[in-house]
Amino acid sequence: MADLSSTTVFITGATAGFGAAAARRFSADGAKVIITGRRKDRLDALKNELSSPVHAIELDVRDRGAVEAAIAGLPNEFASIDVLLNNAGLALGLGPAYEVAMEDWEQMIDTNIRGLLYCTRAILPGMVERNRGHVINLGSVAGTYPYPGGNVYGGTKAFVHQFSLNLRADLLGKNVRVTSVEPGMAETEFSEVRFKGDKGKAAGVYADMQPMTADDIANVIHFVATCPPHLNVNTIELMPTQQAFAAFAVNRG
Ligand code: NDP
Ligand code: 8X3
Repeated sequence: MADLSSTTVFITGATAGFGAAAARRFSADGAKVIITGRRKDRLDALKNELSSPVHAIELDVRDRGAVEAAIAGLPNEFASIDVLLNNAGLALGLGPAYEVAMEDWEQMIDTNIRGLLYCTRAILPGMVERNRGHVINLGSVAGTYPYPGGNVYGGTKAFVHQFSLNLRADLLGKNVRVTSVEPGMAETEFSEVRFKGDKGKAAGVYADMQPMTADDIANVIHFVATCPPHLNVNTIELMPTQQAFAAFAVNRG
C-alpha cells in the first residue's frame, strides 16, 4: 500500500469498468478522488462506498463548456489535480466502414478524442504551474493492431497513443508525466455498450476464455502512477494470456 493521502486523482468514466475500479484502488491508498460520468446514481453509490475524500461530478466529457466549468469550479481541497485519468470512452458497433452509422463514428470521436482533449487542456496548465502531475490516457490494442470492424474505434485509440507521446514531447522539463495504457480484452460493460445493450452478444466476446478484469487494469494504472517520480512509463500494452494475433488476411480467387 502506498500513502496517497496528498494525491488528488481526477477520473473520467468512473461509473463503470476501469474508471470505477481505479477510483476504488486509489481511494484504498487514501487518495482524494474526483469521480465523473453521466450516470448520477452510479456516482452517488460509488461516493458512498469509498472511504477517502470524494468529489462527484455528473459530467459528459463531450460538453466542452461543462468540462471547463467543472474543473474551474472544483472545491479548494480537490483543485490541485495530480493524476488525470482520461478513461471515459467507448466503442459502438463492429460493422464494416461501408455500413455503419455516421452517428456512432461521431460519438466515438467526440468522446474518445474530443472529450479526452477537453479534460487534458483544462487540467494540464495547473499541473505545469505546480511542476507536478501525471496524465494517464486509456488507449487500446485496437490503436495498434487493425481488426475488421475496428475502423473508427481503433482510429480514436491510435490518436490517444500518438497524442500521449506528443504530450511527453511538449512537457519535457515540466515534471509532468504522461502514460498511454493500452489493454486488450477486459470484461467490463464495454462490449454491452458496443453491442447496444445486447448482453448475450457481449457475453459471447468473453466466452470460454479468461479476459482481464477491471481490477487488473486498475492495478496497472495504480502501478504507473506510483512509479518513482524520475520514471515515466510512456506506453504499456496488456492482453489476456488467451488473446494474441492472427495472420494477415488474404482474399484468394
Ligand atoms: P465501460 O463501458 O465499463 O465504462 C466506460 C465508462 O466511460 C463509463 O463510466 C461511462 O460512464 C464513461 N463514458 C462513456 N461516455 C461518456 C461520456 N460521453 N462522458 C463521460 N463519461 C462517459 O468500459 P471500460 O471500463 O472497459 O472502458 C474504459 C476505457 O478503456 C475506454 O476508453 C475504452 O475504450 C478503454 N478500453 C477498454 C477495453 C476493454 O476491453 N474493456 C480495452 C482497451 C481499452 P457513463 O455512461 O456513466 O457516462
Ligand atoms: C478494447 C479492446 O480488442 O475489443 O479496446 O478492441 S478490443
